[in-house]
Amino acid sequence: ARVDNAKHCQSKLPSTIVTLNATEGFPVYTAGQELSKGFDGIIGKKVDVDSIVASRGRRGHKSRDTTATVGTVAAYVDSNPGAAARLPELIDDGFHVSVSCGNVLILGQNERGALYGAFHYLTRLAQGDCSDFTLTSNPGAPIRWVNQWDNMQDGGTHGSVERGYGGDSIFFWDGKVRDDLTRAGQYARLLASIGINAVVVNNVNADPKTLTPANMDGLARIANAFRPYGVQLGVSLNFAAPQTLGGLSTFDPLDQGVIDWWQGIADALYQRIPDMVGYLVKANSEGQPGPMTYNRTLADGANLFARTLKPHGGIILFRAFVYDHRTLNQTLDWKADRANAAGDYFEGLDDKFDDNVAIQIKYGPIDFQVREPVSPLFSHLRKTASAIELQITQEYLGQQAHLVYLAPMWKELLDFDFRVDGKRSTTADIVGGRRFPRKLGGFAGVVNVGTNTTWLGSHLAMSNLYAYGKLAWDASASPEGVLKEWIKLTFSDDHKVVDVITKMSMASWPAYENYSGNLGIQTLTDILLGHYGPNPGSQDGNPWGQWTRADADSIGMDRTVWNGTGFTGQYPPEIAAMYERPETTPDNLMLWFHHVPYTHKLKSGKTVIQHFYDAHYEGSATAQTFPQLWRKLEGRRGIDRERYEHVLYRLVYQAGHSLVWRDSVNQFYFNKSSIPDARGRVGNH
Ligand code: GCW
Repeated sequence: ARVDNAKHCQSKLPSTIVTLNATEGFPVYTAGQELSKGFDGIIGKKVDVDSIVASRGRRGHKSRDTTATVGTVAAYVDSNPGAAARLPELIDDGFHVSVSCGNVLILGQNERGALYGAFHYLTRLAQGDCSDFTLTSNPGAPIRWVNQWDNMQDGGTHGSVERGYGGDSIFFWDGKVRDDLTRAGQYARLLASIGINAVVVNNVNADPKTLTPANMDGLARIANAFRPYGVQLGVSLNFAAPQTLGGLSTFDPLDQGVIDWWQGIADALYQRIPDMVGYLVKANSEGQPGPMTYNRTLADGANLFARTLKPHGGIILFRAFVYDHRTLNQTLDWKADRANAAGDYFEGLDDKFDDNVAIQIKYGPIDFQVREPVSPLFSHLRKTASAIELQITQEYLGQQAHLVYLAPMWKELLDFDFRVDGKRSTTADIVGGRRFPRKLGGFAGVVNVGTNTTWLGSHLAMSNLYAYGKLAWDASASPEGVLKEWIKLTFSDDHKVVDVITKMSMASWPAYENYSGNLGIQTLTDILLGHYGPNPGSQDGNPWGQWTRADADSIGMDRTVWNGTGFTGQYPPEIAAMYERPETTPDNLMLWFHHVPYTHKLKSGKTVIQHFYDAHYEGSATAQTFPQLWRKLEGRRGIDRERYEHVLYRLVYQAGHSLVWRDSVNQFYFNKSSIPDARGRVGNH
């Protein structure tokens, strides 16, 4: 939206835009176009773009012109050799922006960085800030990807999106890549504006047909749509494809025929997409094939792909989400624990992976729950690079029908200190390659946008994607600061608008945790159907391993070393000791680590059961305030009717659904425990 109070900015904008060595279809060219579009759209000033070849200097330059110059450091130094010494140090994708008296200099370490710099400058203008500034910004991690769980086809013609709540796939239709990829280009623009540099376009539950020659041609068209924004394309692979698609008798990763087949695939992809970023692989998980099918290690599986990518400069993200839902038995085995799986399967493999492999680890050991301890695997991999997998699509977290602003949760996960070797070792420093110096590492966000005009299925859910990009770039960013920025860019800087959306969003994750699953018991959604809505009873008695072990007297997973599944032992000693004893385990993870009576007293002084009751009332009471708060924004600047109604509809629904949550969960545990609510709200009336 145009900034209303930005008139005063008109005179401060440069009168020309100059791109250095720009080629249409590549990011520096795009940066020039975006600046021009932005000056007009945000401030209402038309400025043309002049493209020059840096080494030849600029023709027809009038000294009274003020200029926005955008390009790579190399191109700039080419035309201004003296400048080299003055420029700050940039790493890949980093940028430098300086705005002074109408002259703007935007330099990227690479083309993509230049585009990021342009977007950064525009982001300030769009918040009404046209003051002079100088900024050098480098990303905290090289891998800043999103994963789309898009299927090429559902049972019919639709390209569906697994756990997608924003419509069909923007990439696929009827088993093929769509003819019209306009949305793919717009998506790349959206992602580049928040520093995301790659998209894995197909579901990790990968369809081998993705790799037919016709579909590889299609993938190349998607890559073409992404390229102007510096967004690279990645592909998810199905481990069994040599057999199911290639007709070989095996998919054993050590078989020479299989290796050659995969090399042929890599060569065929790179021939079409020379800048393809690489692969994502889910193997031996939830029924998917993998190296363990042939008694090979996960490293054998990952390295197979790494070696075929190596000559092309590609990398592979290999998922740590490895477990077998067919063998876990809750009734027979007190020590069985899905949370142990990743640590167990990757044990002894740290020095076995090639250097173009990074292990992609979900933030928690189970599955995107409202509260999980950080996966201990981050602290095991010292030689092997890792990336944290976060979920922007709100699978267990309200599926875009509930407002849940996730950045505060991500922040806690990223700031978690593993104390490896007794030293500060935060998740962010580990995946950023700083704690154990490594070249690769970073972030993977499951985003699942679709054809819906809101992208994600809800206007307010976009704050999560925005914050994901910002935290992947700089994990020290503040969730609230980022949120406010997003609100101003999306709606307006009307103080009421900023205050209300900030208040609701910041209260939303704690509220959701309160009215869903507390004390680390997990989210308590129905886990057998859609992972939506309350169904505490669905957790236990099945092999999915999201157990609570709730009975008439007690609840929680005993994951201690002395008496339980031994999971606490996967953490470095200081953390293991903390989680081993209820006395030192934080209340919010008590039932994740310990099996205790409902009458167990928490540090807060409440019993477990009373905490459940109270939290559910508190959480749903908070959700009740959302529609009232939102109604205050009717007619305010930036709150158009369509978005007003759209958001209100969802918030009213959420307020109602939170009551369903409250009463179902409270009644369920009352029925189990027969302990009435001390405040008389839950029980037999
Ligand atoms: O969270 C679970 C989801 C599956 C998903 C799987 C995974 C893509 O319910 O839909 O499959 O995790 O991450 O592989």
